[in-house]
Amino acid sequence: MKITSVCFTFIFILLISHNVSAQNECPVIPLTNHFEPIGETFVLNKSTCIYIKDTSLNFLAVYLQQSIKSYNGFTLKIGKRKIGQVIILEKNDWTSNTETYSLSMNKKSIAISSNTNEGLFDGVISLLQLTKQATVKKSGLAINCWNIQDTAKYKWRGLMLDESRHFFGKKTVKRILDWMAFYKLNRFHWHLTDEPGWRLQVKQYPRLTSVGAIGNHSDPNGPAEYYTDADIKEIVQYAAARFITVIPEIDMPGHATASNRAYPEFSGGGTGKYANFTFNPGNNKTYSYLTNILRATQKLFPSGMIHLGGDEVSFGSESWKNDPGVQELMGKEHLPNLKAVELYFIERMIDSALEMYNKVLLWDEAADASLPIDSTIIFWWRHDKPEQLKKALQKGYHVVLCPRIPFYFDFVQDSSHQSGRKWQGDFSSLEKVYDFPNNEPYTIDGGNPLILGVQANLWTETVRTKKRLEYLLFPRIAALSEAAWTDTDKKNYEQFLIRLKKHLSWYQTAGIYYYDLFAPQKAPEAIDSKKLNIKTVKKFH
Ligand code: TNX
Repeated sequence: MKITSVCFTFIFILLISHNVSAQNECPVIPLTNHFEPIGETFVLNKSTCIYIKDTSLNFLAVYLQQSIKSYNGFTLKIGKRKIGQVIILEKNDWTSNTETYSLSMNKKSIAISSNTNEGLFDGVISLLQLTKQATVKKSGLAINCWNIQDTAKYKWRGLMLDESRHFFGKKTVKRILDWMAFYKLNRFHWHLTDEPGWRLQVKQYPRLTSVGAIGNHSDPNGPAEYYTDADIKEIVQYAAARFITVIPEIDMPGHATASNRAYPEFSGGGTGKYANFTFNPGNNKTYSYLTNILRATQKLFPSGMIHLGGDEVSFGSESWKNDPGVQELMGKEHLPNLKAVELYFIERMIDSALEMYNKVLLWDEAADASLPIDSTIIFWWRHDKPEQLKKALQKGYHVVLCPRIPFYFDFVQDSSHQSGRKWQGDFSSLEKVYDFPNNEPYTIDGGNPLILGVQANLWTETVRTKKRLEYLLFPRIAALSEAAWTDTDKKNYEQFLIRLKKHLSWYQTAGIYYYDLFAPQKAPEAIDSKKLNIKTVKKFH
């Protein structure tokens, strides 16, 4: 009897303290780095005005106005006079950190300030998340007031989408960009070329789309699907309005099958099921062909950055042994083996790319090459090869961390999920995404200034439908954002789950098919390529 009552008291105290700390936590994802509750409420209603002193901030005021309208139905006035309840957006120079903003609230006013538009946008997003959780009253929406000072942990907070394996189109991409903005993610890496399809229009080489864009991973004969110049401009602009930089990837010298179908004269062949997987490094014309493609790409993407892939070349490079051009190159350049040829190719293409781009991005295989330190960013993806990360950092390259586990979002997120990818039974759970890098078997010094940030990659061999895509992305996108934004010592998974519950209800309202870890539902089946009898490599024209 005595023991039971002690137990009850203990549980009661636990519940109370849990609740108190939950209330003290600023209910924003990613968790803001410094915050204090004010104990007042700001009532937002039709007479609330957004005040901007500087007309150049009009676009931000409009973003806030439209978002509030879509969430709550109010159309706030945008004015140059402070009347009544105001939301003030202002630029100042109290800090030099581009990612820092402050959000100060009391019952009369809300002020968001930063010395950059990017910081102001981050502040607007935090306010929007608070507004979405306001209590509806007769007088308007009562928003709990907070004082927030916030700076991102990492500059690079990325998400990659593979649209070669399956093509999703503009509408889906825009929706992803909306949610990225909602979670303060700021780099959209767009994997546009690979084996099943080439998705980028290049007018100088029309067959890239008339032939190369045909088919996808589950249907080699599916209609040509790709983005025109106009589509790309639209997406880039849409992303820019949300402070998201778009970086295209043109994968080389492997994963080149779609291009090789269109222009076989530049194919370096391949092996087994990876037929025509590589570009031909022994043909001089390959380099001018790819340089022309990079030039066309550069005109469409103003980021000054290009991802050149460089991964998994060994899947197809055995065929180079039988290519007289490659053999001649090996003799002339004293390249002792195929890996040396691969690195030669990468180094040569980087030289060309750097005439038009400021930064070249590559998967971690390229850490073995000699590349210009200041203009190269290495993407560490092989979680089973921590030595590759070490090597990249030792050589002084900037690095983005995107290890398969936990940042490959084509991997399942729960042990009960039957279909989708796993790595020797391991997978990318929400908790692992959230806790990165603390749950790694090896130590990653996340504070190393060469580490620019983190990124999740959504490969789509097993993602045929938008529903499946959403199921893999939500809610892991929220955990990714907190891993990228919030200081490690302030993160707490249990607290995150409390804040996440609200977000799940927003996904529901937005019609998103998400994984509900609190009430698991059946996952839409991933594609089992064996069952579908897919020929990975299409007929070679
Ligand atoms: C490895 S990551 C790949 C992709 C696949 C992915 C599937 C990388 C650089 N290459 O081509 O789609 O695994 O998880």
